[in-house]
Amino acid sequence: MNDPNGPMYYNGVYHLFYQHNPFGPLFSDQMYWAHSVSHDLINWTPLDLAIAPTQPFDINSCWSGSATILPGNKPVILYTGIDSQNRQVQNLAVPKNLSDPFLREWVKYTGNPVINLPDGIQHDDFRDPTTAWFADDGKWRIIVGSQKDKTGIAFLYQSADFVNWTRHESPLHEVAGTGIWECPDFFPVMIDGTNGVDTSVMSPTVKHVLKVGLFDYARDYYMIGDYSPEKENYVPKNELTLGTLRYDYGKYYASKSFFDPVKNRRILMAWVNESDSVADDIAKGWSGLQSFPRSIWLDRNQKQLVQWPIEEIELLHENEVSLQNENLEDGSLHEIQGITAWQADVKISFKLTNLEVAEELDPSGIDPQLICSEMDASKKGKFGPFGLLALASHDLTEQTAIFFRVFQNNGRYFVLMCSDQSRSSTRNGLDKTTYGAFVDIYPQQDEISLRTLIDHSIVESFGGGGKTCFTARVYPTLAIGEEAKLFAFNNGTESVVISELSAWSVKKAQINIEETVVYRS
Ligand code: DQQ
Repeated sequence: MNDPNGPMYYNGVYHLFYQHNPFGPLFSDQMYWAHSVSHDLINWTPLDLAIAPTQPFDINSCWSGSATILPGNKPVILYTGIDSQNRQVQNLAVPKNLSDPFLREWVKYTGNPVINLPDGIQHDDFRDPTTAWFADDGKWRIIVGSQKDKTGIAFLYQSADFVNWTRHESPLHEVAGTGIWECPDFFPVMIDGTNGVDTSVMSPTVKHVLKVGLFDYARDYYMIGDYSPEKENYVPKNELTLGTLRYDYGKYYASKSFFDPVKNRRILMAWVNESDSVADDIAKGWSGLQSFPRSIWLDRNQKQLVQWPIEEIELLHENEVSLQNENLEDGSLHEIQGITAWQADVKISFKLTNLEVAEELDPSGIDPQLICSEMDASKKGKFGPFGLLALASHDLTEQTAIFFRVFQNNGRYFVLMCSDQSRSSTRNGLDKTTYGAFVDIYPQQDEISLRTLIDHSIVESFGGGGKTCFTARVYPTLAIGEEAKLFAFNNGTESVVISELSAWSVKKAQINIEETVVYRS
């Protein structure tokens, strides 16, 4: 599997479609939309393939797209088809039978494609329509990802009936030098609070997020700004540059969000690719997975988004262990026992005192990922490295270290967060890139918190309450099953205090069991 497609909530059921090759473990030149449904976003029932490449307008693949729920409670899907001449075009599909609670069958509009490749755009540079939003002028809008001469483009289309689409004279946004924009996402976030809102909400109480996937880097970047449907313009406060805002500074791509009216939240999911080889994918018979769903909202400072695992994870929690006020001196290792360390949810926060002795570092112009790989978990500092060792073998030969370092510069303190995969496996030939980013918190007043979800080969970490996130894929050979251990550690010369720690075993979700979902009206 790769990209999540068309996530939505409809009549009591969450739907997730995703890019899928039903005939093998690798991406292929015949991609389909697979389909799963859930009542809780945790346990999933796989259904039949929803959209297959069968028609001249999609015969060479059914690529990514999005769902929109039209007035009268009618869901529709827009997706990219690769047509018989290998052009990327945008197609419409609707459920065959709205009274089927799972919307198992989808019918393609016979007039497809509804949007053709624009003049002057290369045949393979036009894809991934978003969920539509509706404005006061009675017209729907979508954007479609593209590029021209390396300028990444979000083309804007309008339609009154969802079938006839007209391209607006100027794109919603474009940025030179960024290459093709894949899987764009455009949605409002409340200025105040953590609730999400429907994609069509326009009001002074929201800002708009434009997220784009940069194919050349396989990274999702976002901007926060102001959108006016009357002027049809979007003015981001932060411009897209490679050093700026990402949902996740690890492996996390082609993400898509949707509004969940049940809990008034916006939920984000993404494709998390493998870090092993194609030969490994073939040997294991699969590749790619979906991230654990996150709630997403605007930070109080309006400068970034915050993400947090959806609360339904609690359905899988068992065996809570906890700890308060534990001092971690230089070189301390504290084993977190009593939980399944290979499938766990851990929350930990650290309190620091004597910050004035923190090391000096000028953060301007430096690449945090580079500092994290040069100063890995084994390099002693003053404040840090301290954090967690996940999926660790008993002798620590294997460990995935998620940790912090605190520096100062001209009386200002700043926090670096790292996810160090360099010792995650004794195996060679894996991508063990170390990830790094700053966390926008004030260590004089805020505790430094980390939450990490560990599940066999994926480690998802949320620093500073979800301000900085990393997703890593790791393939331990020793730290597997009962042999896997979890530690809190401090390898800095200054002591840090674990003010609070809670950890849970996480039970297995049901994701591959047919017909576990019973329709509840
Ligand atoms: N994956 C899809 C495309 C999209 C890319 C094809 C992003 O639609 O641009 O599987 O991973």
